[in-house]
Amino acid sequence: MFRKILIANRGEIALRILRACRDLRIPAVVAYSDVDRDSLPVRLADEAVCIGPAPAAKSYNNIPAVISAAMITGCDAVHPGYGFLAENAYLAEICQQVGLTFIGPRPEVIERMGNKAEARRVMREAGVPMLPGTQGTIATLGEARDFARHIGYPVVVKAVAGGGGRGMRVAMNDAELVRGLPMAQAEAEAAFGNGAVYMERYLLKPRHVEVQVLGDSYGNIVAIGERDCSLQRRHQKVVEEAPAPNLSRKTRENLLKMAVKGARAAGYTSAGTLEFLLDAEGRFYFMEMNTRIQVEHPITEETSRIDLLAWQIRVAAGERIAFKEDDLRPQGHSIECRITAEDAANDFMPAVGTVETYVAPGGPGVRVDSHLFGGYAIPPNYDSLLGKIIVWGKNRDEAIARMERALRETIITGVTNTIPFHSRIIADDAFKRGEVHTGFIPEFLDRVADREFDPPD
Ligand code: MV4
Repeated sequence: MFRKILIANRGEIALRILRACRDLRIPAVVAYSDVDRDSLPVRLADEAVCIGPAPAAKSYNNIPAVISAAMITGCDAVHPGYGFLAENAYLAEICQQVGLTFIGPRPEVIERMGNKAEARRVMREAGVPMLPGTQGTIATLGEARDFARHIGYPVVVKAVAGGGGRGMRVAMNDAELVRGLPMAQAEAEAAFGNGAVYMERYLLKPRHVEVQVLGDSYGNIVAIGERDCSLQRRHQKVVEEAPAPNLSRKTRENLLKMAVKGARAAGYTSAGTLEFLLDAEGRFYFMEMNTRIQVEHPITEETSRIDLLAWQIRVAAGERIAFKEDDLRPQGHSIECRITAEDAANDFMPAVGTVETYVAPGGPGVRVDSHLFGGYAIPPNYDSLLGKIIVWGKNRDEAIARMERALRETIITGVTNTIPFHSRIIADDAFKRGEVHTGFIPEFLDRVADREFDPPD
């Protein structure tokens, strides 16, 4: 096992990694930027080391700073969390070169899955279901039009270096493709320094269902269940749940089987996620693979009783996966609400300020992963996630009741946040029926009046 781990992240995930280190009895060092000096993970860590000023480019995304922080504190492993350098193949490569273990898959696997056209090729060759699409990148407009006519509209142009919806353009017809293709290429070039794009048939209002996988260094790969993450706003997840509601046993089994097949083809050796789109008929298609631990991992932990963070660390240290997929019948139902510092009544304008009072919810089946405390000044430099409320119930109905209770109990004053917005979603009849799809949040926002997101007195 590792001697000491550098946590190269901040906020709730830095705290989550620290908790896993404590459970495994591994000392941990938290790397922090100037503005995070007084944060909860820094206060609770065994050691902490400043890696630079507030802008992420100079601290959390600064590879030399992260590597030297690990070396001078005597760490032998680096946990990147999510975001920042979590899917940076160079960091994984340099770690290898200086004798540090990067807690994640091998650099070439990060690289391969980071190229979305290459990832598609790997998955197609492995026999994972996929929407009709271009083999590799699009060279010319003529090629794109021929292809679109062949598979039929609508189509979507996506950035090879993209993911998470950035650099994506939908075309309903030939004219839109003629206009959209150069726009997608220019956007991809500007955002990623790589203008390469590929194309596939576009599904209207699909569901987003993803599968958690774990691989070790001995060729063992298990699927630890799926999550429905369809409730998103501008490609940001808002509510996630496990298992995915209204999914037949047969579809679920097939989905998990294909995820293992895909992860095996990718040479996967860590915790990772394969994202799929699910159409109204229950057919699923590979979308992309994330080579990191994800924000929504707790709902899988709650339904599988597997500590994903601990296992991600254990397999990185060379341990074998000690459970079989057949022993992993998911228990009950889990839901997560991502609470952010945003004003839902004002087009989700980012909120700033200092947390005045913070009272976390509790009781049976409630878990809170958050770095908040009363007096915490939220730095404006990073994402707006304040924390996650996670509930578990013996079935979906009990999980929903517990989430309603948890949201009602939570007190966060001083900073506008999305608790009232989440309360309205959880109370929504369509949500209660499990009628979730990627158009849900936009339709919900059209349906309800903004004032309904005001906090109760
Ligand atoms: C799609 C799609 C429909 N058809 N691809 C958005 C994020 C990026 N990972 C891919 N995305 C989509 N790709 C095809 N061929 C619809 C989306 C999409 C979406 C996907 C998941 C969750 C929310 C979404 C919201 C809008 C569009």
